Amino acid sequence: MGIAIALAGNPNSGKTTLFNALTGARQHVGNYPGVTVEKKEGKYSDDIGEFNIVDLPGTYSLTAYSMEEVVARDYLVNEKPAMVVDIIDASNLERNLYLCVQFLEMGMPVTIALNMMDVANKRGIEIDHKKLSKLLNIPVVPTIARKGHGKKKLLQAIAAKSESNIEPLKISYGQDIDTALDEMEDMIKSSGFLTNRYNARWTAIKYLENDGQVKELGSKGDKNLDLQLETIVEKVTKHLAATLDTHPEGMIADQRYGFINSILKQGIIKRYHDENRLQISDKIDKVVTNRFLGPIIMIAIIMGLYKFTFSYSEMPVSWFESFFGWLSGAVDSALPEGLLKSLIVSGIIDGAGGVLGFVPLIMFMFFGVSLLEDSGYLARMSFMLDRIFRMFGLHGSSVMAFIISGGIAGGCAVPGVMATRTLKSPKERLATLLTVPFMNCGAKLPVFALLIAAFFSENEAQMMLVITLIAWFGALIVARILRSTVIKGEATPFVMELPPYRMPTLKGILIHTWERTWQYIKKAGTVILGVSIIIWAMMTFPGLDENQSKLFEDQRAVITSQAGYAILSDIETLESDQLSAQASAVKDNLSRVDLDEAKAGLKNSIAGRIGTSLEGLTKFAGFDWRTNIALVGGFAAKEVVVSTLGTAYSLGEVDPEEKGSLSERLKSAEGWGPLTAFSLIIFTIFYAPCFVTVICIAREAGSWKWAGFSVVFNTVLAFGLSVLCYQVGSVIM
Ligand code: BGO
Repeated sequence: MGIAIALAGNPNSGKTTLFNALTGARQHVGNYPGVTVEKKEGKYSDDIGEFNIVDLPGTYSLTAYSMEEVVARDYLVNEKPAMVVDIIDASNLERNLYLCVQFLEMGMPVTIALNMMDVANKRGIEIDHKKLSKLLNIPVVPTIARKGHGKKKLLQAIAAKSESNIEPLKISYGQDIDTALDEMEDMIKSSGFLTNRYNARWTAIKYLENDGQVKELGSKGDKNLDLQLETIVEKVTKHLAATLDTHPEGMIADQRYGFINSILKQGIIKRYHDENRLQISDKIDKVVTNRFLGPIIMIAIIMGLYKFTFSYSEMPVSWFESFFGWLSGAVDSALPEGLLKSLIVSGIIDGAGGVLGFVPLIMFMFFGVSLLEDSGYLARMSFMLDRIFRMFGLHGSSVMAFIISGGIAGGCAVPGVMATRTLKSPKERLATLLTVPFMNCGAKLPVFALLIAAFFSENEAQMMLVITLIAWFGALIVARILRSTVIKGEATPFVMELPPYRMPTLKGILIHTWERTWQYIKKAGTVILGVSIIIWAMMTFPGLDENQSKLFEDQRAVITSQAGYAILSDIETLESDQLSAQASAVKDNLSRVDLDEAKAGLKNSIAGRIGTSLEGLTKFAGFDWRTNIALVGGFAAKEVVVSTLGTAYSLGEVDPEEKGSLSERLKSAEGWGPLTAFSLIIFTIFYAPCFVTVICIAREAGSWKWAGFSVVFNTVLAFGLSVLCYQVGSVIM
């Protein structure tokens, strides 16, 4: 029968020359069925084996824009050749690899014939073809088709590889398109649309690329599916136009070139003078990703982001705090004493309101992160961090998942865990998805912001940088430990998308900022509000029983009757200012009893009992029972730590006029200081992911075992580190 191979490539890459060199006289020319495109077939046989060779029409892409592209693509999916030999002009590697990437995305078995090596060498271009082969994970054989050089090696490589099963290449096209693709892929899979021809993700990509052929098949098939797919395409098209002033096809092409660019940047080409639109990006990259300057610039940019966030958000945050302070005071005086007032003031306003108070800070942080992302700088960070990541058993593609999870600040571990799908090695993927929850997600930010404002207000940006470095360092160490123990395995080479720099538009950044901020507000208004109310109930019930309440009633009665007796007996001799001093002393004494009663009620509540029962252990980390309640609430969502502290310190207080902001209350609260705050920061960085992330980990890791592992392991680790910090700190300070 012989091995069926198809020669493909850009026009003028030397396909016909190679075809002639291989087949000699044993060829015949016809047409592809139904079209006027010429089809050349031929045979080759020797001791390596027998090969049936088809010369496909030359194309630049595999999207059905031209007849040649449709013919080439149809041949590949209908005839399923054992190998596609992609003839690449070595002197124009970047442009030629664009087609190759599309074959790989389609899931075709590919061998590269790196042709025109003589031309490349003459131009002073040297190519490390072995490294290229390793990075793309396909055979790459240098050839000079005109002289017949390399053809034997090429056929040997094909014969050795033609049996293997191919996993389609998965490129990340940026968060907007990736999310749309995931959704479309699921729909395509479940309806079975074209699944006998293409992998579902590829069909989805073609929809986004506006591929005439696939869209026509879609419109003739399941109308409902077609409508759903078109709706998603329309939505993401509008979104990209509004935010990045681009369209899906442009974005997809950019990311594909970005993928190629990141390969070529890894020392594949010794000398490279390609005059193309990436040139400006290359020039910027020479400085920005420079081995020595790059990390300094990166730290300076992150530091600048934090400075910008904290200094510009300070005033609006204080407005929000004053507003919620005023609101809680107003409601407090308007409503009669009782459960309803307690629910609204302590549960809702001080709980969820505490989280909403950080909206301006979150907004400024998201503005900065959107700027870095839209300009293309975030991808450069991944590129630079790849080498470090590999030392810790992770992969360059892990960096993006870390950043999405809040590597700089303000992300979310849920999309971060999902972003690990672009990692090919299951072990590197598992190690990544178990460590991304250590990043500073948007939910942890208000916790850090609260504690920084209360205890480290002199050095806000520096403290935030320290927290970020601790999170990264901790995540990498844990990854190394996991990769050396429970998830042992080889590291895979790094390839990711390095798209050209863009000038971000203000409109685009504002839309991205608002989208993220809105997510935060929505979460505060739904999940956090719900959890705040539950926790308020847990902090309020069962309350004090009759006997306990009576004790406080008695104390109050004693104070008032003693005061009444004293005033009455001396009424003749007391001056009016002495009278008012006595009255205020009585008021103070009564307030103290009220405070003791509120504290006793809180301590006796369900949450209080949980917090108190844990205190025996958590005191070694500096946490009292109120902090414990907050941390238990944080298992639901990390913002709850702030809302619960808000409720706990609100329920413990009596006079709303004297309350001040939560950070002020913490500053003056007993048992609190910079060391306790730092210990709490460490615990918050490392302890169990929130429950949505845990569910996500279970789904992505394919087992609840790993989800359970992350809850237990992270919490034990967090506690150990907090105890260490607190105990060492107590000795030093
Ligand atoms: C002409 N090295 C060099 N130097 N040239 C090569 C190589 C190689 O490895 N391989 C191919 N070529 P096609 P497509 C030509 O035709 O096979 C040359 O479209 C000319 N012709 O000889 O046609 C090849 O099938 C007059 O060059 O490509 C051909 O993929 C002057 O690349 C060209 C100079 O090859 C395209 C070149 C009348």
